[in-house]
Amino acid sequence: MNAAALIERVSNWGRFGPDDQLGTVNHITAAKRIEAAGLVRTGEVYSLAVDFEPDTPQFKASYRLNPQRSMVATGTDVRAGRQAAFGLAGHGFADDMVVMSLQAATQWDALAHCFHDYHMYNGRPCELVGAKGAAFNDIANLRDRVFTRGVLADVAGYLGVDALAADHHITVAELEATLAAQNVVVGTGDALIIRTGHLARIRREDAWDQFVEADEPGLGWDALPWLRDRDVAAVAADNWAFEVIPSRHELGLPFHAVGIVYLGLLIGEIFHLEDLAEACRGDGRYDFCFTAPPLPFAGAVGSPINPLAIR
Ligand code: UVW
Repeated sequence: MNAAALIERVSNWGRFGPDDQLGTVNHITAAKRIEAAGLVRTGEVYSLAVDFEPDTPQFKASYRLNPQRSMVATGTDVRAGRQAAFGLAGHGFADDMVVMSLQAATQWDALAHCFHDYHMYNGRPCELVGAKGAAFNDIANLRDRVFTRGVLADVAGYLGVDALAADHHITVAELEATLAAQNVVVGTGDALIIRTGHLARIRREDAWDQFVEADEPGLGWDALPWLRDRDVAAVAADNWAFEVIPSRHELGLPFHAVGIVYLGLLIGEIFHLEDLAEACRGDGRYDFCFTAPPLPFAGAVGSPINPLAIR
């Protein structure tokens, strides 16, 4: 399917009204949130975030800055008498600050993150994202929205490998076979989370130079109509850009150019999935309560997150 046909097939522009800034997250209804809460059985919680640290996952050459956190007040200051809060010796505070690209680590892409044909989601012109940030489709729109049923598709596990090959294109057939083997279905409003094993391999091999803007396994463009037909609310994976690179499509990053821009799809990247996958394998239950609110930075085109799978 060429780009024009794919856009025509999956576009949600206008579907939720001309002023909509939520896209596929509209499919997370109150009933869906109640369903998600009902999936909590044992109370175990899995964080799907990588550690936010100064040297990874972005590689040196990346234009994205890993979290650089510094202390601006410490206990050593208190000990040295440089701080005496409210005049009381031995009493004081520790504070810190961080500088980072919002896209550096585990994150959501806002619907203002990507443009195609000079437009972003819901037909808004690209100039609405300027020096002060996004006047439309910013990530803060989702501050109270991302709480739903999560489904893990452990494609690497299904195919019996630790990690898929670096350019492995996950087809719809492979996705469906994985879900069938796991005895789970994906439906309206779900967050579909794909495990490729890629991030774990990069970490194991300390191969961060192969992580950013490099070949990676991921879902192929042919899954976009599949997601549209099921009204999936969000997708995420344990790789850099969510989607397979190279794309084997005329568009280099079709999930970005068509998924974000036309479908209005919420895409999560750099998810840590190893612990969750092990738990799901352990009891054969691949759906869970999933929550991952973005930080409500006004005008931001993405947000760091600490997604939680609650079983
Ligand atoms: C790009 O912006 C190209 O990638 P990502 O969405 O992975 O941050």
